[in-house]
Amino acid sequence: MRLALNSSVYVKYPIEDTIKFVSKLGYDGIEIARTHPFHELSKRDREKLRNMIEALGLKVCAVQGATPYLDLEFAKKRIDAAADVGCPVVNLGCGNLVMEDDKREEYWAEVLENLGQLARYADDRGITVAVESEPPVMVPGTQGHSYYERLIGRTEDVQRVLSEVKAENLGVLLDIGHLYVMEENPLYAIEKLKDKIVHVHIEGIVDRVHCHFVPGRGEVDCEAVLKALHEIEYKGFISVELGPHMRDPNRVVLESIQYLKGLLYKLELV
Ligand SMILES: [Mn+2]
Repeated sequence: MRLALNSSVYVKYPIEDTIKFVSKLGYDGIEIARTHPFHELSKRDREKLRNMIEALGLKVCAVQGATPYLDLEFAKKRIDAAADVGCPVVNLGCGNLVMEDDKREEYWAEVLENLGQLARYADDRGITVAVESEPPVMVPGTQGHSYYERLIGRTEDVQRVLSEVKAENLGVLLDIGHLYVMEENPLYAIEKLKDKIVHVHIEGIVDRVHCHFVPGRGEVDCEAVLKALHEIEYKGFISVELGPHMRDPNRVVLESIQYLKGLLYKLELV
C-alpha cells in the first residue's frame, strides 16, 4: 500500500520545494491541492515539473480539480495539467453548498450534468475523475454563523452520483475523516463503494470536528481502515491530508508517515 501527501499543508511553499520535502520525508506520491496552481504553468514548465517528480521516484497520484465547488473552467484546466504530469485521478469535490433546501434537486440536476460533461472531457485525456463527500461548512454572516450542507455530504450522495452519471471513468475519493465527522462507519462505506474507490484521504479527527489532525490522533481507527482497504484489494494511494499547518509542516508530515508506516509494517502490508 502506497502513501502520499496532499500538498495543502505546504501552502506557504512553492510546488518545487513541496515535492522535495515529500520525497525526503519518505512518501511515494504527491497529491497536488488547489494551494498549488500548477495549471497556470506553461506546457514546458509542466514537463520540467514532471521530470523533476519522476527523477525523485515520486508519482503524482491525484490533483484537486474543485475550488472546492465545481467550476467547469477551473476543473478543465486542472484535468489538462494533471494529464501533463502523468497523474491518473482528478478530484471534482462535493458539488455546491446547499444554500436553500428547496433548491436541492435543482442543484443536483446541474451538478450531475456538469460531472457527466467533465467525465467525458477527462476520459479523452485518459483521466479518472472522482467525487468526495464533505461535511457541512460554517459560513460567517452579519447575524452570526450558519452551517450549510454540501450537496455530496454522505456516502448515499456519492452512490447517487455513481448511479446517475453513467461514466466508466468516474469514481470515489473516500475521505476517511469526513466519514467520522458525519458519524458514518468507514468500514461499511469501504465495503459499499469497493472497486469504485480510486483515491483515499486519511487524517486524524478529534470529537467529530472537521479539522484535519495527524493520523493517529483522535478517534479514526487507521489500522482497521488500512486492513479493510487491503481486503477489498484497493490498489491506489492513501493520501495524508493535513490542511494548512502553517508553523511547521515538516514535523506533522513526518509524524504522519511514521505512524502509518508503523501500522503497515504491523499488518505486513509494506
Ligand atoms: Mn479530503
